[in-house]
Amino acid sequence: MVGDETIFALSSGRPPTAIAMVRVSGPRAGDLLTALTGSLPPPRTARRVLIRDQNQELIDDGVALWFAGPASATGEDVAEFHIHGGRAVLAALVRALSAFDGVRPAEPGEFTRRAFENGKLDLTEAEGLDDLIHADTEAQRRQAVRQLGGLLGDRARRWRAQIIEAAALIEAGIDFADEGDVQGELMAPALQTIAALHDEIAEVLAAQGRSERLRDGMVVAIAGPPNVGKSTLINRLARREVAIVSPHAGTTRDVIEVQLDLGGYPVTVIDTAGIRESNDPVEQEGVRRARARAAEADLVLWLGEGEMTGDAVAASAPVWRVRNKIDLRGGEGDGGPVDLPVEPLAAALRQTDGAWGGNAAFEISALRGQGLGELIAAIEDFAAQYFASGETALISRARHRTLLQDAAAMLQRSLQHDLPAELVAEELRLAGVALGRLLGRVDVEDVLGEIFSRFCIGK
Ligand SMILES: Nc1nc2c(ncn2[C@@H]2O[C@H](COP(=O)(O)OP(=O)(O)OP(=O)(O)O)[C@@H](O)[C@H]2O)c(=O)[nH]1
Ligand SMILES: [Mg+2]
Repeated sequence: MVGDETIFALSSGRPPTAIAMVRVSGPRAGDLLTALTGSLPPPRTARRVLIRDQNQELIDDGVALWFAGPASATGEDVAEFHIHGGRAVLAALVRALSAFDGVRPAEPGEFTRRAFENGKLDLTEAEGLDDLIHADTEAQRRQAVRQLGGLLGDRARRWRAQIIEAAALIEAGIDFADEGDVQGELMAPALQTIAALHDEIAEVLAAQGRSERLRDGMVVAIAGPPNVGKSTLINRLARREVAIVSPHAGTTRDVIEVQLDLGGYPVTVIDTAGIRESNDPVEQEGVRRARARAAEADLVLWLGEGEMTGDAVAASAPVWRVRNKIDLRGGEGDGGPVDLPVEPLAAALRQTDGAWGGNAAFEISALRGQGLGELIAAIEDFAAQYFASGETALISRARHRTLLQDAAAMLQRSLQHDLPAELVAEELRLAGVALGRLLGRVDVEDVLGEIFSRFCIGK
């Protein structure tokens, strides 16, 4: 299928834009470029061109580039048109391109898929590219760039080569099964390699930290009794009115989410319904969701006011107790800002099981902003620690982890004492297949389809 059809797509943002880039890949890319601009520019050189349709009608005055395959992003012939990004200009170019036989709009991810099928990148690198496009924060960008650079792919390729080598030794040994010594001599070094390999993969699995989470963000849940100012706090953190605030207890019913970039880390903050007994079925459902989301959050801010007697949620994550409305202290009405000392992060981190003593770890006024700087700084520190181990980890997706776990398990099985050589060879073959899947070199249309369809069109 690759190589038959020529595909094109808008590879830049949604029109109107100052400049738009339309990319063409496939055997007819050169014909198209010549037909629409008069000639083929020298490869890899930007050239100003007048773009005309089949009736010699001028479409735009722009820039064209030509990349002769296989030295191109997709490995095929590629042409790029940089034009003015108006809707009508784009429509005219798309009409002109579609008029050619064997030329059609690209499907999502189709450029990258062709690059993959032409061996320009392996599957982990393609995933890294997808992550890079979707990276919102600095830490996500760094992780994606590492993966795009082939860090995991290179390791997996090396492991796979070693497995194949070990399997070859063992299979050679099978032929000498009658001559016990020869078989033993071939198998011993092979088993040694496998043992070392198993340990290395296990180490990578152990060191993976939070890198999978780095793609989606760490979740901080704001929970607490009704009316304590949870929605006011999320609005403060988001710096916009994401949640409705009112003096009525039970205002928030649904879980409200905002994505924030805190110190370069992706953090999703969620505001939840105030937790209390209620007869209202809608509120009951809100409370149920609030408890559920807090239970699976990575950090819970348990907000309260005054004595803070509310029941904390059951969370496996640390729960920080935050006392809000400190501006009301010393009697309602005197209202002026009061600067109260804020307990340091260390104290907050000690309170990890929800069984705190008398004092709140943080004292804030979500309304007036007191204490918020310290709270945000502490969340940033927490995020930095949370993601720290993931920064050097290789694995960024559940897909990677599952396949590496499979490979490690098969290697482990192949090392079982007294396993017949035939079965050792079979386990090794399966481990090699798992690593091949990781790289996308083995099978499977549906996996590939699933991964590439998530890409944007034009990528
Ligand atoms: N004085 C003072 N009032 C606050 C502060 N934070 C929130 N409030 C007020 O407290 C009331 C409740 O605030 P919300 O943010 O709606 O409280 P909530 O916890 O989201 O309430 P529910 O969604 O009902 O659970 C509003 O009238 C806020 O203006 C604060 O720091 N100081
Ligand atoms: Mg609320």
